[in-house]
Amino acid sequence: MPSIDEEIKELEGEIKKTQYNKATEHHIGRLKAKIARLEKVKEERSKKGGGTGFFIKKGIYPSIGLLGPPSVGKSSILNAITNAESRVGAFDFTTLSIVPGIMEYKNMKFRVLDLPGVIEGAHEGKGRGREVISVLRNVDLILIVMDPFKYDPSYILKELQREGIRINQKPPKMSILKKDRGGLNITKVGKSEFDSELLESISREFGIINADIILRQSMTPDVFIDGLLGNRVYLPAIFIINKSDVGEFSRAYEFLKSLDLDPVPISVVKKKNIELLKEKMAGKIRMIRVHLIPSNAPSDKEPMVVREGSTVEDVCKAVHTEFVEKFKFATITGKSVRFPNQRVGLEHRVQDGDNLTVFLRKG
Ligand SMILES: Nc1nc2c(ncn2[C@@H]2O[C@H](COP(=O)(O)OP(=O)(O)OP(=O)(O)O)[C@@H](O)[C@H]2O)c(=O)[nH]1
Ligand SMILES: [Mg+2]
Repeated sequence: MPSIDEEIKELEGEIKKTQYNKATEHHIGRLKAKIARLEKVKEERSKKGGGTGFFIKKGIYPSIGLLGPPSVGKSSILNAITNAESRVGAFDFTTLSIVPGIMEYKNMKFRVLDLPGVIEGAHEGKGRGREVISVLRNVDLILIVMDPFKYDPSYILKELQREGIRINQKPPKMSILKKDRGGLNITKVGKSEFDSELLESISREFGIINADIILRQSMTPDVFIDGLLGNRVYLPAIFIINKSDVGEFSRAYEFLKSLDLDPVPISVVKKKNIELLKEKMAGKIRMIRVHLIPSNAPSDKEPMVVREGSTVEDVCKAVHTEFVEKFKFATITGKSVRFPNQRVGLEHRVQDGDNLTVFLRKG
């Protein structure tokens, strides 16, 4: 029996061979669904195996990953925007593990992660590329770094795609309600680009035979498969082109611009556009302000800025570990609660403008 990888390779080969047109649309759609299903099986198996990859914990600060080919200057960027010192070298694969640093911008803090360079063929295991890319599933923002000598991002984009990471894209608006009988009921809101027959055969490929399926936006078969799988991560990304100080720069910059990637040109060596980059990074992550009010006095301090979706626990951790260890309860006045001074626990999600008071156990 062929291995899953071989099966996937074969299906991909078939897609490549088949010319895309109206007549082959169905065939290709089904092949794509088959690949997606096999990849899911593969992923589930590898999870059981325990995995030996890199591991990062979601911290209190938003995290940002530096992704790109070797030697484009990822470590140099980390050193320029954070307090960290990652090794810089004039040769490929200088960085071999994850090096974190803290970037401060205005009154916000971000955790930036320097990663090993990724080369073509990463998903086949080249240069630990797959592990590097999978780390990005847990970040809040991806910085895709290119330089005038390595400026074609297409293999990097393919690697992200393969890992189930969708950049600068929203999750598809659709719902699936599985049932015991009745076949497939498909409702499409707005005009959809692909027909119900294909939609049905893709659904069947995933074992969905009886269900109400509602598509709330027009979408391609690929996006529909993403929605069916439900394990995709949707992240913002910024394209950076470093080394704007060298002669070959403008050709590479124009190329990236022609792809509508909105690249940010910088030079670490000449310290150009570093502040602009920080500003763009902060602008891509949704942050909220929380006012921490002491229980016995009005607060005169600046609000704390935390990632949208943060809990009371996240806020407490950011203040001091003691706040979590000795936590009794907290009270909030603001948008996240129904009435002023409502009592909440550590798991409560705060919202922008909340006034939070934390009560600790004595001793
Ligand atoms: N001309 C120029 N060279 C730069 C710039 N930034 C970095 N470099 C050089 O590019 C080389 C690679 O820099 P690194 O920061 O180590 O690159 P990296 O992307 O971290 O490389 P890997 O860790 O191997 O993936 C070094 O020789 C740097 O001095 C820049 O703005 N201009
Ligand atoms: Mg490096």
